Amino acid sequence: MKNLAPAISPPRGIGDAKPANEAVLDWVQEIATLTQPENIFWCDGSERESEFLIAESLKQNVLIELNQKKVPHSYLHRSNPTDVARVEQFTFVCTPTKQEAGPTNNWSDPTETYAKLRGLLAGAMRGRTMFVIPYMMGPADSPLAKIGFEITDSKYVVLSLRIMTRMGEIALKRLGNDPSAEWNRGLHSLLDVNPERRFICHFPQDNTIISVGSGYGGNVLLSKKCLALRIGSYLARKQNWMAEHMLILGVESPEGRKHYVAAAFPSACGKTNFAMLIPPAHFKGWKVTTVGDDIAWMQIRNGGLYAVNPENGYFGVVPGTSYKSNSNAMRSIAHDTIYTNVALTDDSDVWWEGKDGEPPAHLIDWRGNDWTPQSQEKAAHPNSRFTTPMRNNPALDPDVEKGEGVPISAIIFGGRRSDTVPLVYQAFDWSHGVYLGATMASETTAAATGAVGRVRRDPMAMLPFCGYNIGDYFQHWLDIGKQLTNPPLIFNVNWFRKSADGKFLWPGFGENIRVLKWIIDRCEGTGGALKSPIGWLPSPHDLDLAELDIDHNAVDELLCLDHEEWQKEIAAHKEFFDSLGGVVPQELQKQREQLAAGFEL
Ligand code: OXD
Ligand code: MN
Repeated sequence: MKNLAPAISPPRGIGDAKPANEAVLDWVQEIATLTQPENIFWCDGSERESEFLIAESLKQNVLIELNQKKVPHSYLHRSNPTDVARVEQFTFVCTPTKQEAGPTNNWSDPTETYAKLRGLLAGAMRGRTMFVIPYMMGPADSPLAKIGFEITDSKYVVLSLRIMTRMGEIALKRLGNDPSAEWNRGLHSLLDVNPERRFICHFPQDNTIISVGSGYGGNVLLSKKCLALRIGSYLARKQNWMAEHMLILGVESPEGRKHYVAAAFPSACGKTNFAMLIPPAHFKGWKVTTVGDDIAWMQIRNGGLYAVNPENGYFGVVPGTSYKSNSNAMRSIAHDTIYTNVALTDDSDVWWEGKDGEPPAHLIDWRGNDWTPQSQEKAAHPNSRFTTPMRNNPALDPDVEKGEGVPISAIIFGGRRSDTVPLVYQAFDWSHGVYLGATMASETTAAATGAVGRVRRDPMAMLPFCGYNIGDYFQHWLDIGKQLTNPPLIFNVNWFRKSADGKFLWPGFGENIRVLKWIIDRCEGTGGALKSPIGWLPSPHDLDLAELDIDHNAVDELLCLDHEEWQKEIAAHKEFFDSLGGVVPQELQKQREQLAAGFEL
């Protein structure tokens, strides 16, 4: 086997931040006995440690140095070409019974899975360094904050997790010495990065994650999809809170009225762009601030929902990012960023499809091959990524560290739909809103391996991330609603509707604030709307479209309901619910019947 992660020898004072908690020490010892590493490196997340690991990564070609004048403190990582996205087909929820994992998850028996993984991990870290990373998800003083430890043999993981989480001392302090305290056990090994030995396994009852055979962020930064969403959603149901695949943004009017909204879109549908939205000139004085770009943990407070972003950084899709589309994102990734699978210019700068300016005459593509504008292949992988600290974001919300979270006025669901679904509409009430989330669908993207552009149902954008039975998850949403005296309003948006000739009808990006404004107007009770069978729809004059270069016909098309398309859509909802095999709560079945009745009139 090619040695993918040779051991490193740290100088004194680096790699020895051993925690005091006995339970952690016992677990690390057990894993070291199994995996047989050359040495154990106890991470503290310090600047000095990071500098040392970067230097070692450069020596071992795990990272490539970028032009430090153009992108200071930033590096390029190239993954194995067979390892560029999440692998849903190799992702498992290992609950005692299949029924607990439910119809949307791959299930495997926990005892058998532990045995199989132990077999794969036996001796897997021989000749490698085993890193132990303590980290915390959520602001330090949040009641929702969670502690995790990730063991890994990948330096890329250590350096990325340092950006994506609150790492080191802060986590150890919060954990304390109580051996019975709640914390997540995360074990990752690259093995030989072979797709045939690639498994991402979750054991919710044990608060444990084991990921082998991959180096791709979504599979190996165990804090993110694995803990904050899959294990997180399981814990959230047990502990009466919510773990959701949602961005959180603040929007402030020129008069100083501020609202927060949370929005669930499937992977690679523009959550990061929406969370960093830059209002167009007509919206001078409006301010959008980012609390989070991917995950929201929400709890009930004062009869409403309050959200925190459990993460500390952004792991975003690079292609399409430009100063023109999102200057906040560009400024965020201009320094202190790890790029994965983008192209390299002749002067060691980064490049990707959709970046400002003309493509350079020559590049090294994401696989390390020569590239010219005549090449057939893309220079950057469509799922190439940046990993960047949230503090780089010029639009970071001032309350991002507030432990109690920010009060959510509206929840937005949305997907990538070329037809059927209007630009925006509002649910009649919470339970109808849950139905909108439960029947959400989107055209698939490069964020996961598999066909791109196929419409699939992706309830609440959680299809790949709900760590338990989806029927119980729907019920949990309904149950939370019953406890809210001041629930957020629920909306559905679709930035991606196309005309008959295949062109996007809506400009998207910064112009989405026009939709956001209507949503806020509705929350404040001032926005107009028409009652339709699918919910409250704005008429064109309810939206502020001033100074927008858009055809009246396009606006009509964006807001219209085509009865034939909706008949098909409702049939698809039924087919989806039926495919779940009887787990869908009656309350949602009733919602579907009411919706269908609305189109029979
Ligand atoms: C992500 C994803 O990386 O959803 O956020 O795939
Ligand atoms: Mn995501």
